[in-house]
Amino acid sequence: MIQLIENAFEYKNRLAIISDHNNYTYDDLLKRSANIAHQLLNGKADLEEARVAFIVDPGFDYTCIQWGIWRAGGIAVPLCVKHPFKSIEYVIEDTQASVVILSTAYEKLMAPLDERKGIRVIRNQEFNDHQGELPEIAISRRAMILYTSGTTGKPKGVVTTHKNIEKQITSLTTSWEWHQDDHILNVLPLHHVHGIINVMSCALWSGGCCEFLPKFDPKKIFEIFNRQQVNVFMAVPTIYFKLIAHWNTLPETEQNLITTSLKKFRLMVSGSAALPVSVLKQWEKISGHTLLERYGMTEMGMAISNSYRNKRKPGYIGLPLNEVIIRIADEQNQPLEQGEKGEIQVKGLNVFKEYWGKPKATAASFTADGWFKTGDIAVFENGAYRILGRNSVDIIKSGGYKISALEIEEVLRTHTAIKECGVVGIPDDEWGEIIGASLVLATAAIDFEKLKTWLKEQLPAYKIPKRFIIQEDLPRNVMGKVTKMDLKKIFLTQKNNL
Ligand code: MLC
Ligand code: AMP
Repeated sequence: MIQLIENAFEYKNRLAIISDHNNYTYDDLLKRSANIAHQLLNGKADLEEARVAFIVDPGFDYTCIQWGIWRAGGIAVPLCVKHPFKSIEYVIEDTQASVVILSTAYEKLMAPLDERKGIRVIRNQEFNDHQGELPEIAISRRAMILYTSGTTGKPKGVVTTHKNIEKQITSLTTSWEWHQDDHILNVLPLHHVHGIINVMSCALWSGGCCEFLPKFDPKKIFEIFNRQQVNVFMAVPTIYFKLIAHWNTLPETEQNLITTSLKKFRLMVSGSAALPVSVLKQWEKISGHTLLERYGMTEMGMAISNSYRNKRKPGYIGLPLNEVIIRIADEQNQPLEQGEKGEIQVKGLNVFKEYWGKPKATAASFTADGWFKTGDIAVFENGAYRILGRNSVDIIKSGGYKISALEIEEVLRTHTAIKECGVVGIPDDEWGEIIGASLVLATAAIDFEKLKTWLKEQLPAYKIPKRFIIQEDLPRNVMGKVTKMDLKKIFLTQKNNL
């Protein structure tokens, strides 16, 4: 029994979703997701964990499709709406999805799929009324696959069960005191846990309302806030940075109106990347709220959080959430004392089942005694955890997205003008990190504008390097023995924006 969906029967007439200026109740959600489930089943009794990929903007249809897949016994594979076809194709092939659902907006992008044999392509508008029995779903079954970058080139599919998802939701609904009068605005993409679990699923679990704004837009966000219905908001630090920048451009009367609206909120959360204390302080001035910073990961949902009721500690991520067990361990996976730096390791029913089709990678990400190895380095001090960084220089966080330097290097190396390359994250106030690439050329010169256009066909915008350096242009003293740490420093001191 999928509790998230069972709960909805209790809230039938309540407002569940606002999207595209329409209001939808829980009953609407239940009816449409049942229709979708029946059509997906196509006469079968149960999809038996078949992978159903879908590319649909955040909104009512997205939620109905996710629930429809679950109610039919399938595994939901949400695709990133901003990815080029190549990245989407990788996910479809890696999951061996047998069905792909798409909305009209993505017809053109997904056109090459129509030629594939064995994949059933369903247009969102093709779903209509269907009746009948739906299968009983055990919560130990696989529910979702989300793609995340790691230290091994291409992204890996993180598989969570219904039980994992339920735990990830309830640890937040209890800790942050979600209730049915909550109304949240979702501005996040829906192929990652932040938007899917923390925002959408927590609201729907609680009988609250989730309003969608599919494209991030500071002006529209403040307009919605000024209606004074939204009372909960969650975003990555880059979004708070952008909201602050926009607020600073507004006339005083508008600024005051926004501040009045924000002060009425119940909760405002930041996560997915380190929240700079400067951003926390500026937002505090604008909104009257000390942002609640929490820490999580695709593989486990949220794990550590500042307190909802008590004082929040700027620069710290807080304490373990309900039923999540945390330890700090050394490189030999031995637990460390308070105050010692080490890797965050996690246990709990919130932790994922496996990387899709990668038993070796799954085994390598757990210790022999079952602790999940996050790769994040932290310390417990002054009564809370503080993140210090990552144990791999090849993991970059930009705009809240996790990016593998190795994946970008692999793509760059396939370009005819590039012989060798090194990709690093460069600290940046707005994005957390931006991507820098150092190139050894196979030709005399390279046209960077053409290179960027070429990259856009291979990678989403947030994975495209914003700065380049040609290895021959590096200072002579580091040439030949340049490490990634050197490169980071060189990028920081050289302003070679293109
Ligand atoms: C986009 N741009 C970037 C960039 N991303 N530039 C540098 N670094 C980046 N990372 C540039 C584009 O090239 C483009 O430039 C311009 O910004 C607009 O692009 P866009 O794609 O339209 O950007 P925008 O919509 O403004 O996106 C910014 C954002 C987005 C912050 C809203 O990055 C976002 O939604 N981030 C959230 C990701 C998220 O949900 N992460 C959670 C993962 S789960 P030009 O020149 O072409 O105009 C997780 C676990 C946990 O981490 O703990 O939660
Ligand atoms: P993802 O794989 O996209 O789910 O990203 C998870 C990673 O985001 C974690 O492993 C951390 O490195 C980072 N992260 C999430 N929340 C925070 C936070 N509050 N502070 C610092 N890093 C964070």
